[in-house]
Order: sequence, then structure tokens, then C-alpha cells
Amino acid sequence: MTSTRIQNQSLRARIMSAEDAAALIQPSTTIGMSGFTGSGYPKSVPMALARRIEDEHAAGNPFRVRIWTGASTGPELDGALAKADGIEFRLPYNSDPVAREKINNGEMHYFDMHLSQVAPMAWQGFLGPLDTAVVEISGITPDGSLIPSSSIGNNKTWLDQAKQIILEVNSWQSEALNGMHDIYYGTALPPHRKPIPLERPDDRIGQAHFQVDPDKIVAIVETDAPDRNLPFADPDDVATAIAGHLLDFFAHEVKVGRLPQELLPLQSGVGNVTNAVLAGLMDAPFSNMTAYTEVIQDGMLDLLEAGKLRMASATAFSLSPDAAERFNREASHFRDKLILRPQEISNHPELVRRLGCLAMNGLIEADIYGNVNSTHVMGSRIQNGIGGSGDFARNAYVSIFMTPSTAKGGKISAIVPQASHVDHASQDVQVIVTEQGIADLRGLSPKQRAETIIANCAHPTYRPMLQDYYDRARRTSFGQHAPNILSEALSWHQRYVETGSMLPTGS
Ligand code: 0RQ
Repeated sequence: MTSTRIQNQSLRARIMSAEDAAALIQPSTTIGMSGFTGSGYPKSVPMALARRIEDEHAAGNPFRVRIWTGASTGPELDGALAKADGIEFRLPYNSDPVAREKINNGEMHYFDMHLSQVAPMAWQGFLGPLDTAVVEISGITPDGSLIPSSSIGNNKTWLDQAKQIILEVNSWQSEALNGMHDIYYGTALPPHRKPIPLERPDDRIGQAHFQVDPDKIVAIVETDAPDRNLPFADPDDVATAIAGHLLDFFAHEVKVGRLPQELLPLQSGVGNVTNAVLAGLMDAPFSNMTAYTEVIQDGMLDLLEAGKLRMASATAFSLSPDAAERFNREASHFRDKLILRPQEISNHPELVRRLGCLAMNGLIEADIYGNVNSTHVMGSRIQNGIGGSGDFARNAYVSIFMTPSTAKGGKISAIVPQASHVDHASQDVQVIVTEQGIADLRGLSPKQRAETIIANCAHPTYRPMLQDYYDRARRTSFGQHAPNILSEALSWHQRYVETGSMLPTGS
């Protein structure tokens, strides 16, 4: 097959098989791959590379590579390469279960970092040289410009920095993606940085296509394969209750004049709870809303179609299979309402602060003072990574974290005396929501925060235990600003590690 997607004649000469392209990648080199929340990642070359690595390992030859991406990818990339034991080092975000296991077994290095900082850090030189870019695109124009795919992520930076480029042209991606992207080429390192000229979520400040040096393109592989696209569960009672509390909070903020009727640009993490919030917004009394976020989920397509959401800016899609099919069918309808940007722009602290985003993210655990752990189970096992939650939380107009009040069938409390790892310091956490209720922490001292979180967010099984801890800390703590009992602060986690439950034995 030679796809009509490749319209530049001279580049057509570089079409080859995934195996031949993978053979151009050397052991111990660094590869910048496309991909963000399971969309727009290369699907064919990584699998061919994984097969090659397996063959080399079988022959007794070491072969591992360093992988950089935008965020999470799919089983064909992280899954296949991790299974082949082919990843020596990975950044900046991973949700693949096989890779997660390797990281937690200590077999793979993982640098979990703020997504807005990846491209700047690559330019600063801290990450080392980039040998190869493997980037999925949806087409090549006659003049050799590259039409991006369903995510942008760090692709601009990988294409600019890599010594050689391998492209995957995926004809599964809708042709209507052409024109939806806004690639900003104006970033620079200090002292040459300029303000980013974006004042509204719908501003376009860049260009629709990537420009690359054609001499660096060493291979083009044609594919026709869907993105990862995991199905979402219908919101359960817990997710619906969390969404209800949050939507009541927004209505209240509008009523008292702290938020406009159309709210402020929404940022929404991925997962079932945030999808339930988006579903709830369908019936909520807000219209003409906008989103300035990382990912476009199913719920956003519904809101766009219903006219509740005016437009959405992100760096990637994260759609269920049904929604992906619908998007591909109706992409031209959505085209003028969606903008995909590089992640250093979609997540840029300057822009998040200027636009006043409403940041809504998930958490693993929060402590009674509102320090939030988004990443490490029991302080040591990585779940996914901080992703963009830090980019948004610190700079948002309102920084909201949402979670069921318990995990693992009630064996774990999401509200604990002390977080076993902190991603978001209490100063960056303004509102916590569980199915039990909402804690508005703005303007509160640590003790006021603790009383509000225990009363409003803790599960009834754990609430008396938290209250008891706090009451005793009020009597015995070294300091009375944020009272704690150091010898006990992490005892709930220790109990879980030892017994499989945070509940005292016998209870
Ligand atoms: O594990 O599937 O093995 O049961 O964590 O938890 O409840 O399904 O919730 O999918 O919303 O994920 C914080 C991980 C929440 C996510 C986190 C276990 C739980 C389950 C998932 P199992 P749920 P969610 C934009 C913003 C950081 C990145 C971010 C996340 C699994 O929101 O990765 O915000 N955030 N990005 O059982 C032990 C606890 C637990 C726990 C949950 N207290 N202890 N396990 N789990 N709480 C997106 C991007 O940046 C790309």
C-alpha cells in the first residue's frame, strides 16, 4: 500500500517496513516517541523494535533504549518494549501495567516529571542528546510539511532535536485533523524568552503543521491502526456523588460572584471521576464554557455537540473506542471547536495562571492538612506519574482534587494522617472532593483545613480514627501550627503493608 497521505514525491522514496525502520535504531540510544494518553503514538516501529530486542537478547546481546514521550502511550509501545526488557530509562509519564511493574521491581529507571517541563528541559540539555524521533503523523503535504496526528505532546521538540527521524503515517487517523493543530514555534531559553501571546483558550498563535529538515527523515512507515482508546465505565454512584458536590460548588461560586456564568476554562484529568463531572456538566446551568486542558475526553465531545462547551484546547485526545469512531466520523464538525497544541503550551504555567483555569485532578491520598499524593502508593510504588496535575494545580484559579474516600474495597483510606509522598503541597490544594462531601480550603489555617477535611471528606469508617489522631496531636505535637504525632503519622500505611488493611486488626 502506498497511501495518498504522503503527498511529497521525494519523501515517498523513504517508505519502508517497520522492521527496516527499527533496524536504524541502535542499542543504548535515546528515542523521542510521539504519544499522549494513548493517542498519536507510533504503533508499528516500537513493536518491530521490541521483536529485534528480543532476538538480540536471545542471542546473548544486550539491547536496551531510553524512551521519552509526551505522556502515556499504548501496549504496542510501552507494553511491548517493557515486556522485551528493552527500556533502560523512561520519561515523563507512564500508565502501562507492564512498564509499571518493571519500574516498581527496580528493573527500569523512570523520571516522573511535570509535563510542561519536558520540552524546556530537553532544550536546556539536562536530558542528554536525542538520537531518534519516532513520530506518528496523519499525513505529509506536497511541500513536505507534516500533518500532526491525534496528539501533539513533545513532537515539535523531538522532530527539531533528533539526529534522525522515523515517521509513521497512520491512515486510521481522520483526515479532518488537518488544520486542527496549533504548533507554536516561539519558545526559547532564558534570557531570550518572550511572553506567549495567548490570551484566550481559542487563540491560535502558531501554525497547523510541523516543519522538519527533510534530510533527517530516514524512514517512513505506513500504518492503519487505532489509538489505544480504553472504554470508560458509566459513572458509578461514588463518581456521580463526587461530580454532584463539585457542580454544586461551581453553582455556589457563580451565585456569590466568584466565577462567571460560563465558568472559567476547565482543566480535567483523565479517569472515570472526571468523566462523571463532564457528564454532570451536560445538565448543569452553565453554558458557553471553554476548556484549556491536556486531553479531550468523551464528555467534552458531548458538551461540544450540545453547545454547552464553546471550544476546547488540549494537547491530545483520550477517547473511548465509541467516541473515537464518532470523532472520526464527525471530525469536520468538531474541527473549528478543537485546538491541539504542544504540551509545553497546553500546560504552560504562565497561560494556566493568566486564563484562570479550574483544575480538576484525581489523587491517591490526601492528608488531613491537604497535602496531596498523586503518584506513589504507600509512599514507594509508582502508579502513573504526576502528569500535568502539577502544571495546573499550582497555577489554577481554583485547584480541585477529587477521589473516592476509600480504595481497595475500603481497606485503604484516601484521607490519611500524613501523606506517604507529596506531589502537591497544601498551598497548591484548594478544594478536595470525595463522595462524602467537599472541603473548600481556601483561606483556612492548617488546623481549620484538618477539621474541614476530616468532617467533609473522610469515609465514616475512618473519620473517628482521623479525629482521634488529630485530637491527640492537638495535645502532644511538638508544634501546634500543623499538629502531628511523628511516631504515628505513617502508621496507617505501615499497617496496610503488614496486614493488607489500614483498619486496626480486629476491627
Ligand atoms: O488501582 O486499578 O489496581 O485498582 O489507583 O484509581 O480510583 O480508578 O482513579 O483512575 O482517577 O486514578 C491519582 C492514579 C487516580 C490518577 C490517579 C489505585 C486504585 C486503582 C486508579 P487498581 P481510580 P483514577 C491529567 C492529570 C496523576 C496524573 C494526573 C493519576 C488506581 O488521577 O494518575 O493527575 N493522577 N494527571 O485502586 C492505593 C490509594 C489509592 C490507590 C487509588 N489511596 N492507595 N491505591 N488507588 N487510590 C492527565 C495527564 O497528566 C496525562
